[in-house]
Amino acid sequence: MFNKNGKDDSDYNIKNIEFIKQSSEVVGSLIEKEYLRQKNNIELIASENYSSEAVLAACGSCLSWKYAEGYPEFERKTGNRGRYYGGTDFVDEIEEYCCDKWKEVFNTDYHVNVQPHSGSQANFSAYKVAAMPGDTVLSFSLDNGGHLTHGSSVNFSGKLYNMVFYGVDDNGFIDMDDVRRKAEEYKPKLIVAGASAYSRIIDFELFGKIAKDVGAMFMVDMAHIAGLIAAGCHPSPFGHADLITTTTHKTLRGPRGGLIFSKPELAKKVDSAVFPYAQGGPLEHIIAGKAICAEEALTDDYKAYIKQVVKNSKAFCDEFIKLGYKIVTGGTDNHLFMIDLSSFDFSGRDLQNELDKIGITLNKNMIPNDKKTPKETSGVRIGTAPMTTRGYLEDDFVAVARKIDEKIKEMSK
Ligand code: DSN
Repeated sequence: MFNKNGKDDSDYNIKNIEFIKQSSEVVGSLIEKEYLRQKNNIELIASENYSSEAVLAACGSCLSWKYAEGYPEFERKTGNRGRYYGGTDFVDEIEEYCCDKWKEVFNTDYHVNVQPHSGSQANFSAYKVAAMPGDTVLSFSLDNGGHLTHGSSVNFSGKLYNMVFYGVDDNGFIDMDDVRRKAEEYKPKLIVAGASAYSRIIDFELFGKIAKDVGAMFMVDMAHIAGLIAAGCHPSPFGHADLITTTTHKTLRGPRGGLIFSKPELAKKVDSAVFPYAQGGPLEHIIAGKAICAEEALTDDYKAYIKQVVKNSKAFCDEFIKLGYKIVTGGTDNHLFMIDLSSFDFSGRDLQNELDKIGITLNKNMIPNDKKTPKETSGVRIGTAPMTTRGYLEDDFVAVARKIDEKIKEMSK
């Protein structure tokens, strides 16, 4: 893994790149460039992280060659396993082990499906369990901090469902009165909580209560904060939500992929909404990576890591506040925060591009009531998960805040 100064204490990636170059100089060289970019840059994208090399190795293993459509469960009626292919003994064991470990991570008896190829596909399947095309779904709007799959008009969610949105109050916090009002007015089949750009605690208990009061199912997309929930640094949605989706590569620091948890009585519906409804063969190599990720998330080291992610985020955000910047909601409780640049003459995109030139990687992001387009934006989103993996502490982030401040001052001249 790279340390904070960009030194890699392992030759794993280098060896892989050399190996790939023997077969394809073009692809190997491009991977090498990306490896060097990741190693040398300060990575502040809130949805990214560096997984362990064990995770990378599992994802590049021979499991990639194996087809295993279906599920590993033993079918009592037929005496067969629920797969459509032979030779699945070992991937069956891996997938079952993966499911067990994820239940342990979140200390839950919810059903878990570890096959979704991504968070978006997990959401696609979870929606199918709760609502029919044309049904009303209440969710957090993308321009207030929600995700593309939470009802954007260009996404399946906005095209298949009748989306209604709640938003944030004048201080940028999720407006729970608005959630209740809209839930009572529109009587949705499904209420969705969770965000891609929201820096505060989400009250899953209250969301669950509102959903129950109006007879809606309640789904949480915990992709961004799943690691914080696993480490006890954010209240858990388990016990409150009917369906919970996540990715495994953000704060959970595993392979690219998705998971769906559900109340046990929804298990069959969830499984058929993943396969055969949304996907064919599961990616058993990624499932092996997810199993390793779960093992890692159960360690004390991981819990200490997440605590440091949150401490770093607060210190980083506080430094921007001290330097006079406006932060959406005025602070952070989690791994990310957003700077409101609406008072400057340049956009989030301009800052992202300028920072790219000096090796600082972050992303432009809409802020609530943004007057600029999603391609331009009046904000940037900043996260601490990747650099904390590389050993950054509070002082390191304070130094980065000052570097970004210098760049902004230069851009404001
Ligand atoms: N696009 C991801 C993010 O950056 O938050 C979520 O899928």
